[in-house]
Amino acid sequence: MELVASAVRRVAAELRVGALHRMLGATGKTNVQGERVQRLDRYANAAFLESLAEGGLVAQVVSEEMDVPAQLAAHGQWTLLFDPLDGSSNLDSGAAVGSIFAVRGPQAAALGPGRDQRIAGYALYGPATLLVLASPGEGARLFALDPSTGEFVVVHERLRMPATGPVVAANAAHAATWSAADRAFMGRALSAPASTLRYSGALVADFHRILLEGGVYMYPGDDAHAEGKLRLLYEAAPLALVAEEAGGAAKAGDQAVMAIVPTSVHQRVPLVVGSRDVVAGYPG
Ligand code: AHM
Ligand code: MG
Repeated sequence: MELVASAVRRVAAELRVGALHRMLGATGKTNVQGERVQRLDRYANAAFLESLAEGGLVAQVVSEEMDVPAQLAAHGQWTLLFDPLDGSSNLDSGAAVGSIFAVRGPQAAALGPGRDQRIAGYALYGPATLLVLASPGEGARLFALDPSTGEFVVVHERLRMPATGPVVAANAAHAATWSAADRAFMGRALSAPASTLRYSGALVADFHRILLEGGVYMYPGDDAHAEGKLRLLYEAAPLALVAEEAGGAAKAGDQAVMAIVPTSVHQRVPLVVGSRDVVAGYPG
C-alpha cells in the first residue's frame, strides 16, 4: 500500500500542475486539451508502474492503459490491477477524477473472481485527495492526504454504507437503449422518497458519494456498450469489495460482481453497485 500511496501522491501532485497549465494555455482548443488529457492518462499509468516497480514486491500489473499485463519483479508476490485515471474526460472541466486498484496474489490469481482480491480501493482527486482501502473481513477505511506532510491520515476507521439511500447515479441519456428491467429499476430508485440524481462522469466520485450517503450507481448494457462499459478487473471488482466491506453490494446482471470469474483482462460488465437494500431490488 505504500507503493500505491506513492503513486497516488504523484498523480495528485501532477493533476494540480496540469490544471495550472491548462489555465495558462486557455487559448488552446480541443487539440491541446485532448493531448493534455492523454498526457495525464499516460502520466498516471507511468506513476503507478514506476512506484510499483520499487522494492521487487510486485510480480505483475494489469492496467486499463495497457493492452497486456506487464511483468515486473520475477520473484514478486503480488499482482496489482488498476485504472490509473478513472473519469479522465472530467479533467478539462476541472471535475473530480480517481484511481482504482486491487491487489491479488501472484500471476494465476489475476484471472480469478473478485473474491481473490486481498486489498482493493481507490483514490479520489477532488477538493482533497482521499484514499479508501478495503480488505476481506477487515472493513473499509478512509484516509485523506495531508498536503503539508505528504502523509495519509485516517479519517474513518470503518466506513458503513447506509443500507438504503437517496443517491441515483447513471447516465440517464442512455436509458432509452437499456433493457426494460433496467429502466424499471431506475424508475423505482428515482421514485423512492428523497431520491436525487447525481452523475459526475467519474465512477470513483459517484461511488464515493453513494458510499457515504447511500443509493445506487448503475452502468448497464446499452446500444453502445452491450456488456456495459466498466471493466471487471480494475473498476467493478475493486469497488465491489469496498462496497461489500462497507455493508453494500454489487451485481452484474443476476450475479454478485465478486463471484464472476473473468475470461479476459479487459472484460466489461454491466455494473449495479451501492446500498445493500437498493441493489437487492435489482432484478438481474
Ligand atoms: P474511463 O475509465 O475511460 O474514464 O471510463 C470509465 C468512466 C467512469 O468513471 C464513468 O462512470 C463512466 O465512464 C462514464 O461514462 P459515460 O460518459 O458513458 O456516462
Ligand atoms: Mg475507468
